[in-house]
Amino acid sequence: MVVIGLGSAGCNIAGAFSKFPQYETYSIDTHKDVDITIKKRDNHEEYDAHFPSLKRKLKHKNEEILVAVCGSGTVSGGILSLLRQLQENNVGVVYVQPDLSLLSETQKVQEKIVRNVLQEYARSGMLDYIYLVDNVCLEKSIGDVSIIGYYETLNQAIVNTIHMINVFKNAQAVIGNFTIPSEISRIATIGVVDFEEDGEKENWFYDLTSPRDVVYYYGIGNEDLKNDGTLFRKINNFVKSKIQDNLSVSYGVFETGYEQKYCYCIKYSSVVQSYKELLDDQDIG
Ligand SMILES: Nc1nc2c(ncn2[C@@H]2O[C@H](COP(=O)(O)OP(=O)(O)OP(=O)(O)O)[C@@H](O)[C@H]2O)c(=O)[nH]1
Ligand SMILES: [Mg+2]
Repeated sequence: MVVIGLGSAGCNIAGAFSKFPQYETYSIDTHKDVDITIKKRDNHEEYDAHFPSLKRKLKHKNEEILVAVCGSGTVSGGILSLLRQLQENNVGVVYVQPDLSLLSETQKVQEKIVRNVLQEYARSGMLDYIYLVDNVCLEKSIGDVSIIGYYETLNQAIVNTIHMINVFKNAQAVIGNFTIPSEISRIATIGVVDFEEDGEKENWFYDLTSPRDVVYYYGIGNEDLKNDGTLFRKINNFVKSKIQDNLSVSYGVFETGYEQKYCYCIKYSSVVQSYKELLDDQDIG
């Protein structure tokens, strides 16, 4: 899989993917410290109008491509031009929603435009999917995050989760009840389930409204698969407890080489996620 990052968040996420041999990564930004340096522009519109042709650097065709971007940055104005240049591929996006309360007015506008346009692209099928991740939710799910290495910690969580979901999607489940999510649910988020003393705790990386499908990917070590007689019942109970009207729940159990149990999850919706700014508007009014 090819991972392309645009802007600082995108480049850092692409960088975090590069530790896995399965990914070919590219970083695009305006400084020299990246794989593809583009000219700095004054605003979002300028990046849209003058985004360079990257044909010679990005020659991919018929590949699985993941593009990482955060919409509040000025350079994210080039995202649609970048996506247009990748259209002969199967493209998904991981979209980072920054802490909206900390943005300038211009950044807020840029963020809203990019988030909405990318979700519309996903809805129309121009993108295979969009994974929304909210830095605020991420931070909550991780717990206390120190200032040094703050984004690295957030990015690790994003990248490890996407990577494990990719691995499980391409693997054969030991047991499970996978259903294929409906075609139009291409707006998604990801998360992890922590196994705690008093039960499982779900940590989603975005507060997705109107979800239709949820999938849990369990990674279980061989020992537990063979010897833990309670595991199947526990998983079944957990999954069943998540079933609601208009929400279908499926899961798969996969064998891993680790002793520890893992559970990664993904949630799909067909509804453009924009309620957050509605709430903000109400706060102001
Ligand atoms: N999750 C995550 N978020 C990041 C990271 N780096 C930056 N961000 C968030 O992304 C937002 C946009 O990043 P910026 O550095 O402002 O912008 P940019 O994408 O480089 O675009 P420019 O404005 O053109 O420099 C920041 O406000 C942060 O909230 C990162 O490594 N991981
Ligand atoms: Mg920047």
